[in-house]
Amino acid sequence: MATSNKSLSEYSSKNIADISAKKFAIVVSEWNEDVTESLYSGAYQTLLQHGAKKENIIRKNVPGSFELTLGAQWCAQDESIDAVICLGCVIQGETRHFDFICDAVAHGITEVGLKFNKPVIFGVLTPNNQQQAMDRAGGKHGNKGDEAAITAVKMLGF
Ligand code: DLZ
Repeated sequence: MATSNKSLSEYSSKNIADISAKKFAIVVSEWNEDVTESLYSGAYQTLLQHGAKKENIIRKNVPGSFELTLGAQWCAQDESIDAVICLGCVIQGETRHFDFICDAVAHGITEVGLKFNKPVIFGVLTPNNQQQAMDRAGGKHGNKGDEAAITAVKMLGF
C-alpha cells in the first residue's frame, strides 16, 4: 500500500472537531516499547494541540498488540469515552505470528468501533523491521501516533 502522499502535514483541516470536552482513551501495547512510547507521545501531544484537556486523556497499557482489541473494548464500553486510540507495533518475524496478530487486531478493532458506535482508531505499525518502525514513530516518515490522534479528532467531527 503506497503511503508516500500521506504525511501528517498534508491532512485536511475539514472535520476538525472542538474536542475541548471530549474524552479519549489511548491503549498502548508494551511490545516494541521504544516505538510505542513514541507513538503515544505523538498521539498525546497532538490531542493537546487540538484542544483536548490533559484530564480527559486516559492511558491504558496492554502486554502486546493482540491485546489491544480487548483493551479497546473495555475502554469503549465506558460511555464517558468519546474515542479510543489503539497504538502498537508488530514487526515482521520469521514465522506467521505477524499475520495472525495483525489480522486479529485489525478485525478486532473494527468490530469494537462498530459495536460501541464510536471511533476506535487503528494506530498499529506493521513494519518489516525496527528501522521502518522508527521511521514512522517520529522519524523520517513522521509519527503515526500523531496521525492516529488526528484521525480520532476528524471522526469526532464527522
Ligand atoms: C508474541 C508477539 C510477537 C512475536 N511479536 C509481537 C510484536 O512484534 N508486536 C506486538 O505488539 N506483540 C507481539 N507479540 C505479542 C502478542 O501481541 C501477544 O501479546 C501475545 O501473543 C499474547 O497474547
